[in-house]
Amino acid sequence: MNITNLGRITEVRKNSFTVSFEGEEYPAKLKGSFYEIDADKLPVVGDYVNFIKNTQGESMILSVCERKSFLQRPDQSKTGVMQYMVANVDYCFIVTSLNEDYSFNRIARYVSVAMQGGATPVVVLTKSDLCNNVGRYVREVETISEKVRVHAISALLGIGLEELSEYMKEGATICLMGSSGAGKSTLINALCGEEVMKTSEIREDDGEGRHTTTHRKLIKLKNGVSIIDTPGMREIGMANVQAGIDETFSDIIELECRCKFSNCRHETEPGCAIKAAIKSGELSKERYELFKNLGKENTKNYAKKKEISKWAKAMKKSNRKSAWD
Ligand SMILES: Nc1nc2c(ncn2[C@@H]2O[C@H](COP(=O)(O)OP(=O)(O)OP(=O)(O)O)[C@@H](O)[C@H]2O)c(=O)[nH]1
Ligand SMILES: [Mg+2]
Repeated sequence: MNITNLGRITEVRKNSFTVSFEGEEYPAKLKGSFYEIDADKLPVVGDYVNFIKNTQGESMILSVCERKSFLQRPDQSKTGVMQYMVANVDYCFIVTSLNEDYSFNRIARYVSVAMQGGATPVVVLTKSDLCNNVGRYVREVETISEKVRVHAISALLGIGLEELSEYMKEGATICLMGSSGAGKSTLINALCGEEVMKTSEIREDDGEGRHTTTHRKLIKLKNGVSIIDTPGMREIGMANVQAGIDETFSDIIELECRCKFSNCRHETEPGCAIKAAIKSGELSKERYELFKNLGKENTKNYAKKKEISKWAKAMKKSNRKSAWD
């Protein structure tokens, strides 16, 4: 009789998976019934799965356990189709280097995506050795949300790494996200104290990374912490993350509740708490604009996504019907 084991997905490549179990890694495939379920139910890196171990060939994944957190984003082609990234992450390190890569707007997007997925966002500003006004950037990122923790580090010189030790708890899972060349893999190597990930220099002409890490990978460190390295992302879109945006900007939501009219558009209405807060300096205009723009983009992409999934379902149904005819 086959015994079912509880493993964890460490790598996904198209239809082949790697499951870790008791310190060993096993190549695995999905049980046939998986092909009838929705894409968001397929295993991603970080998922706990029930599987049948096979030491001679491919193991068989039977089911995915309930997720504690699940990070997703719309794919880059902007079709509104979602890309499911990682599951069961406690901390999402949003890695941005303190050079041309730094973007306040992009960090706010990552924060909303992490919040939406149920992970704690931690912004890690890397390459502090190349920047002479680190404090300014730290303070700026802190204005995104009270819930965001910010750390400036230099993995190269070992500066600030001790600040990250509070997240390195046994049993915790940390995922690193950010642009190519931001220093995600270098940071992992510094935290491990040995070279577990390959890294490479950014391009000299435009400062862009070389996409050295090509796929997501979970590594279990000796101290019991699981770290997920990810390939650099050019951009992070928004769809289906309104709750994450609202949580990131919860102070604005609170202000909106204080407007005289419940349907206040914060334009010309009297008794508008948003306008009053901007006027008094309690709320910055830029931050309010960012909140509004992220919300608009999210609604637009989400509507597109819903339309596509309706179309895909109809196609599936008609295909099934024609197979029966
Ligand atoms: N000066 C300085 N350079 C750093 C630091 N951290 C990383 N780098 C350099 O930045 C370059 C890119 O680092 P990687 O760790 O490969 O970047 P990555 O984010 O993993 O990139 P992808 O795998 O392409 O997504 C390497 O040349 C690193 O040596 C740092 O703290 N200071
Ligand atoms: Mg890398």
